[in-house]
Amino acid sequence: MLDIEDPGQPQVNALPGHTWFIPFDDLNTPIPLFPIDSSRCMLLNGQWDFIYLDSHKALPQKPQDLFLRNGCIGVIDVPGCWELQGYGRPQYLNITYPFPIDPPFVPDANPTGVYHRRFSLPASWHDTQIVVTFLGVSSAFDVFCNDHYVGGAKASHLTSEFNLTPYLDSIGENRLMVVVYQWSDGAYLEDQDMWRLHGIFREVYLTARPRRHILDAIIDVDYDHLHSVGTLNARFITNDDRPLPLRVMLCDQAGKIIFSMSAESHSPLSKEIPDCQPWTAETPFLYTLFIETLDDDGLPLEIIGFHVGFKRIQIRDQQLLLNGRPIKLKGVNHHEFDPDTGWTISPTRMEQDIRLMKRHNINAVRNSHYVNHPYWYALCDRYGLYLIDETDLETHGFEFVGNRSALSDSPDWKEAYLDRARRMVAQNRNHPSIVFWSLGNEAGFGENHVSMAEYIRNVDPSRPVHYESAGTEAAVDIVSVMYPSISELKKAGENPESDPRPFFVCEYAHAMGNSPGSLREYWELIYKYPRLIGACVWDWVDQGLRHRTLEGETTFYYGGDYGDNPNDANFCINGLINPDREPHPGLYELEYWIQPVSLLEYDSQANRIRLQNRYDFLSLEHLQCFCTLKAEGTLLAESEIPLDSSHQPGEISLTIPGFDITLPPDKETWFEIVFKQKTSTLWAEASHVVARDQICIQEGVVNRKYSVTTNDQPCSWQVSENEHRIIVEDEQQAFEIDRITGWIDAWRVNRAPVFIEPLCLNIWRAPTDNDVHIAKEWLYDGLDRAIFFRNQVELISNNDGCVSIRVEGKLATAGDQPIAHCELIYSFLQNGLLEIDLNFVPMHINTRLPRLGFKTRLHQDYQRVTWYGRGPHESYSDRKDSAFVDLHTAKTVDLFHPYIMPQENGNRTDTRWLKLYGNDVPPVRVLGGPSFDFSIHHCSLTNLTNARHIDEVTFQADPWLYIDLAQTGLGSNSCGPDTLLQYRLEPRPYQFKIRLCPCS
Ligand code: IPT
Repeated sequence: MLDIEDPGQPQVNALPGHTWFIPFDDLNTPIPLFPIDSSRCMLLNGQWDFIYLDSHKALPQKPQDLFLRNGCIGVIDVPGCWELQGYGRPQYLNITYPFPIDPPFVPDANPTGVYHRRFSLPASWHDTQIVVTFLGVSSAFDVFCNDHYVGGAKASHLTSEFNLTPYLDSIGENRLMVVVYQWSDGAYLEDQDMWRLHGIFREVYLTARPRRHILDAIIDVDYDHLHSVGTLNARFITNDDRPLPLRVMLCDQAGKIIFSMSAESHSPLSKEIPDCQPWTAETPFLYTLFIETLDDDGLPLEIIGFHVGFKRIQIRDQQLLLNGRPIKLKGVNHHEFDPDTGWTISPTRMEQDIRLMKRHNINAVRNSHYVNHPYWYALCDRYGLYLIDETDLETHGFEFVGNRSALSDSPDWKEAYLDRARRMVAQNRNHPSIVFWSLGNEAGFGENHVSMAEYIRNVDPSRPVHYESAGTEAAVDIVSVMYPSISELKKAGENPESDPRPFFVCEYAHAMGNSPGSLREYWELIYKYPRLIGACVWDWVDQGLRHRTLEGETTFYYGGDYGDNPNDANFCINGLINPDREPHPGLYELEYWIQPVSLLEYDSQANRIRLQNRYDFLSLEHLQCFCTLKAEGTLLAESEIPLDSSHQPGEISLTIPGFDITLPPDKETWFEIVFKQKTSTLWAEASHVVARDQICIQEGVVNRKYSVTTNDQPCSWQVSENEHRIIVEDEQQAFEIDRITGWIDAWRVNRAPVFIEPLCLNIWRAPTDNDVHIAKEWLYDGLDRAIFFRNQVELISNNDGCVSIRVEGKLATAGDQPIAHCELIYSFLQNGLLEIDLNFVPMHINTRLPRLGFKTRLHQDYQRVTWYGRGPHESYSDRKDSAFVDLHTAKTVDLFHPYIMPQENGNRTDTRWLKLYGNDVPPVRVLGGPSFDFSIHHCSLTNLTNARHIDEVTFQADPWLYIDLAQTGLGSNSCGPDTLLQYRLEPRPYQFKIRLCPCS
């Protein structure tokens, strides 16, 4: 059996690693992406008998005996993680190891799962060699067949195979038993930031191979873009020394035979393909190579097949070239994660992910931080995604014991490191989608990495080696970093050291909660500097596990929710999409910044536009282009611009046909352009929008002439006062100002109340995950509990029906000096509007403000809003380019964005005006002077601040309305740079003006 405390022994009796395939018996079958339906394959998915032990030491001398005794035997689904099926509990950890660091030793209290099932072989499998394949088992396992020990393996995310033939009964029933150890020395190499889950979490299957067969088929490709010639070099390794006769056939995507020939396993095959269609993520053209093995009489034995994409990757002039052209990687980091099954992700889930990625313009994925399921690679080949394939290796927790590189530099661990490099390359090398090999993540840097890199370069010189923690060491072909600041990235682009290698950002834009800010600044640099070859957002999906509350609501659990200690709380909730794959607004912003076409300029005089085709290979021929001109939301003109194959990557200048317009004076006018697919693709329907942009061509003062009265009948405001209030009213409206607080306590239109709580100053927001550091200062300074005190409220004028009231006071927190001096002027104007001017002067505060503005609570019948400003989705000062200025309408309940950990959300920036309405309530408007941010929540700010899960948020009928001068931007500070200075609401004086009025 395995020694689970010996890193020098990664596997026992396992078959050598090889390119992943499943054999067939029929040449007519097109090769599916995940061919488990083959008659030569038997999936062992389903319910297995299961015994869960507290320790590997509790295993009997002969573990096989366990199932013969009448013990307490449970059941478990394979594939699956045992913690999600009632055995043990999930634990979420980032850097900290879940066990003491004493390599290679593991605790005695090491949960061990013993799996058992019976199966019979089909008659047609008689006289074959039967191989059992494990696609993923965490963290180590031993296999027994019919009471015989077969072998064992470590490395959770790598494939292991064993020959079962000697132990099988080909007629009767067979028994397979697998002993899985939660921890082993291998677990020291798997300290990735993720849920720590265990068991047989990917498929187990048997394949039947003829007695003589191909063990490995290595297909190396090349593509000469100057002559459009592809080269295919294939080598075969067989299970015995005698050459095996072969028939080899290459077909193109339409099934046309490119060549078909006889060959022999001991002679490498080399073919040139003239007029070859190359593979790129934009043009994922796949050929299929069928290899049929024959017996000595020339009769077919079996067929194996591979999808082949012809391509050439080079590093030249500090750039990454694919088929001769520099490319940019617009990527995300991707953990395999499902909210119900954890590490077990179904083919449907993988398809859903890849479709979503393609629909949002993502062209690259870093398999962070382990080798993925075979189907994922097949999908990436087929849909077109560039993969950074990373092996299952991270030792991050060693930084807590003072030496990040302890294992990476230790000769005792060299074999384990090499094993993980070897098995990754062996199983995945035939996939066109892989552009780099990555040595893992966060394991310091040491000699063992040097050996891995050497090994990989030797066996596959066609792909560069990546490893972030190697910095600028010679072991890597790409310099890669995490979470650089904008200025660091700029410097890397300028490359003062003249490093000949390209520069890659393997993680940035930490998408935790309401995040990330400043995608604009990153992408402007990446587009500008050729050396910057791209960046991957951290990360794709929120890793929250579904939990159903007693009330039947769904909530998502994160670290600590299972009583898992230690834990890293919600640091696993960093996705651009939620666990159910619903996009967060950050995904829309990413989609915008990495879109394949952008608008550089619109010349309204000449009716011409300048575009940037940012595809690396495609012309714009496959797109339709529509443009519109809108004045404050009203359509003035529209047109379609024909696109064709002459519109190649780079700058393009085009004339807009039939776009003859005169701009309406004084109206804000926007030119907007939309690019849609002409025909459907694997991931999206025809007319799916791939790119959009807008440019303001005429600024107008949107609200300037707004009035609720006609000019000949100006409003006449009357004032009355009592002990508590000043009341200002006309025929239609009444306002009540509290003499003590200075707030507007009530606003009635046609006697109906608009507010149910006073309109008061507010500087607090429920901290976002990115506010994690600054929120400590905010709380220390009492920004969450500041009150207005020592106010003076005075009527300063009352002439010709116009009334002015001045409120002056300080904003302060008990036990501290005042935060700010504030002056408010309420001017009741002849045109029926109430104008509110805020003058804010900070006093004893050094920190930025979360926000600055007003807060009130509306009557519950205000259930709808229309606004002219950015939308329809949420935006913040440093994440707003994808939210276009237009007329938008929404239900108030839909303005809330449910981040997994509740926090500030739903802000809309650059709002010129906002109309609030509903059934049986007088519609009212808020007008900006010139603009404001707004948000509406059906829960209180205190509730939002304190809630840790969505089921702790109490949604109420009467919505809270926030009207802000601005909010501090989002940044990426939960694990990355702070909000850029220009997006912070620094403590300096501010003036803010809004106007309120009834409307129709
Ligand atoms: C970086 C890790 O590579 C990644 O796995 C994840 O933990 C991410 O951070 C944070 O969510 S490492 C960090 C110390 C920069």
